[in-house]
Amino acid sequence: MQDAVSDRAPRPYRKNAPNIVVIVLDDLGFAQAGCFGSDLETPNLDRIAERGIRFTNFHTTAICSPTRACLLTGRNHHRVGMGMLPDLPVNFPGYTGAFPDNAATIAEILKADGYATSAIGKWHLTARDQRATGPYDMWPTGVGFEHYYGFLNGETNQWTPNLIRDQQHTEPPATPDDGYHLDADLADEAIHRLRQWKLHQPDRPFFLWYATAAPHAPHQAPAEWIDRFAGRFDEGWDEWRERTFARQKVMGIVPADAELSARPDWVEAWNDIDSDRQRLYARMMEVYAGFLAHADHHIGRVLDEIEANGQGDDTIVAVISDNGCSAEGGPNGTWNQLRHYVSDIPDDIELELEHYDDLGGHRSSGHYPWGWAFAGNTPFRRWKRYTFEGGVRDPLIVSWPAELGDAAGSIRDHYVHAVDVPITLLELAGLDVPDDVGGIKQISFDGISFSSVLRENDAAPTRREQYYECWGSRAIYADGWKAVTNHVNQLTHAERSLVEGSADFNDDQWLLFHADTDFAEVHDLAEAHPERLDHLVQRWHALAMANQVLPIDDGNHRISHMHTPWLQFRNHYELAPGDKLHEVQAPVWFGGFRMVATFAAPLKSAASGVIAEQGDWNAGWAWFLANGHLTWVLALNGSTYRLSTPIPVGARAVVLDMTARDQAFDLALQTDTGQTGEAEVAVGFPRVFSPDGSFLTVGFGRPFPVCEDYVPPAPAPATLQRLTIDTGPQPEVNFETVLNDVMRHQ
Ligand SMILES: [Ca+2]
Repeated sequence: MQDAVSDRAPRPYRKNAPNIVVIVLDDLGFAQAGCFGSDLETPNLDRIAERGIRFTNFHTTAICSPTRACLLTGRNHHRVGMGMLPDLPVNFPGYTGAFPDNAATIAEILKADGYATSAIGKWHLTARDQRATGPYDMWPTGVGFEHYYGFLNGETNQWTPNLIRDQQHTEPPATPDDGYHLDADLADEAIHRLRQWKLHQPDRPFFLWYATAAPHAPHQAPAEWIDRFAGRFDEGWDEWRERTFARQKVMGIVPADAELSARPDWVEAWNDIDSDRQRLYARMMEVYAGFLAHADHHIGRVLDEIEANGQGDDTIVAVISDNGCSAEGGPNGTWNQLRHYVSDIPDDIELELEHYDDLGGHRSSGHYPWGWAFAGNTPFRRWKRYTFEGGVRDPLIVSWPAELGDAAGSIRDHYVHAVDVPITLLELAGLDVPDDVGGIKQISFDGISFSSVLRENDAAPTRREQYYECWGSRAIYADGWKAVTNHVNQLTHAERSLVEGSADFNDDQWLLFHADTDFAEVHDLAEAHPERLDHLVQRWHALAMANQVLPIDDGNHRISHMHTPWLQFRNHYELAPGDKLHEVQAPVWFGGFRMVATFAAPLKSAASGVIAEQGDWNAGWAWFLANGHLTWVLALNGSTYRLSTPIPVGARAVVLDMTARDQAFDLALQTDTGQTGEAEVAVGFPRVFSPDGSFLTVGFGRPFPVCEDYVPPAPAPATLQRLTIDTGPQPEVNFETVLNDVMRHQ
């Protein structure tokens, strides 16, 4: 050892490197932050803008996961397998729902440089079939984050989220009745992480990815946050839009000569709406505003912590919305968005009005009407999922007081895209894009750094061209011009029947806009400049080929190509009290099933508790003992359907059979004591219950029940032995076999 010579070890981290915080808001429109001309309340986003630089010509991919893929990898979304949501992974290279090994994320690059890394909040970059127990390659901890706390799906209930800590599913630290809300929990986690870093490694730089669930649906916030907006939207979306546009001009968010895009006639004029519906829609916007203000408040707590730690000046903060406002609530909005997402059924205004007082609270899973989405994207056309500017032009704010303080409060109109953010952050942090990460040669970045634009308002344009494709909606920007198709997303009943445009790729029309002078895509120049349009369309096809965009799909055709190798597709389950089974691995119910619950001792008349439950009062089913009855209940689209019988006193085995029929199903109960019950239910059995990663629980319920009959967690009698589930048509019950099984397991 004494004669040996060693090279000096590389520094474990660079003490003077800036911290980086990326705040990703979900579905926040161009016109919804105060610093972008809104009268909604976002004082903490505005605070970042006052210290930083706003971009009025920033673009995204029109939807959640693809934008996040750009923000993390610096490559075009299709090129890294995230052309669409990972809820629908298909076996084409652009749509696998998994990044290739040779496209490391910015988190991996920063971690390799010594940064501490942590992701908090929405992820939505893990393929559906890998969300239960892995593999973990595409969980946050698999792509460069040392810690993670949040949810893997595209959304979750703000009161009862389905949470992950690192690689483990976990329950929220408090219940809705205790005042739990996800926004506060995510901020608490960020503050905890910041404190730990400051406490243990105060000069180590950190990278914090903070992705709120807000203001994406379900729109849910504490009542006091909603009520402060009471009456603020009674004038309606047309008036709100005009006033916001005027403010945007005064603030310099839009050019003085910009024109406001016209409201299409399939978005109702506010003045044509009857007073009941006006009252309903205004309340839905109050809920949204409260939800956004509440999220902003908790972002402020995270900023406060950074400043209290003395790191405010040396921290780069980038605030981004991943796409334009969402119209997924349809023309009328809803208190129960699962009606739209899952069931795709026409709206029932009377039913919606009945739930007016539920909006925003524990009993709702709401979404505002598309008139408000359109207004939230002022001055643009359309919304999320479309490649018109309303879908792809979003707020970006970047602040770094130590280096960019001279530009504080300024506005840039340079054309930039989400894919440009990682390389820009790396450059600000003094890092080059590595050729090699973890021994793997990397594919090139598509991003172009706009750090020159951050430093100088008169910097030359950086990005001159970008293609777009989202769920069949296509566009291309090049040198101040933009071509975009009129293709209509085919996902929901409302859009298929109301939105003007093409439903067939063979009939798509391309519109042409002079983006440099026509801020809001008001004047279609396709007929005036056919050669320019033709050139752009050809260029779109070339870029589509280069980026793995084909084949494209505008609805759910991709389901026939779903590639979910980790799903088990079992038809037999044996579950024990305490089990939590993730929905992606839960039984496929809709073709019929048999559930058999067995008890180690005869049931008593006073027995109570949940035998099994999946979902909640927004959508779900439960089988439970309460009030002297044994009940199976389905909550669906605002109604409940049930089979309830007196508790079969003395029974040790109860069997529930579901037989599916066309748009209906039959329930039949049998017990070993001879008791029976039957119900015919005039509704099709749902294929899925929720988009938020819920669980099937055995012997207890999660915080929100499926109906009012029981109070969670409602533990089952200790004698509950197990629950057996078989799917598909079932033979006659043989109780001798069932009871022999009970005895054998005692
Ligand atoms: Ca989104």
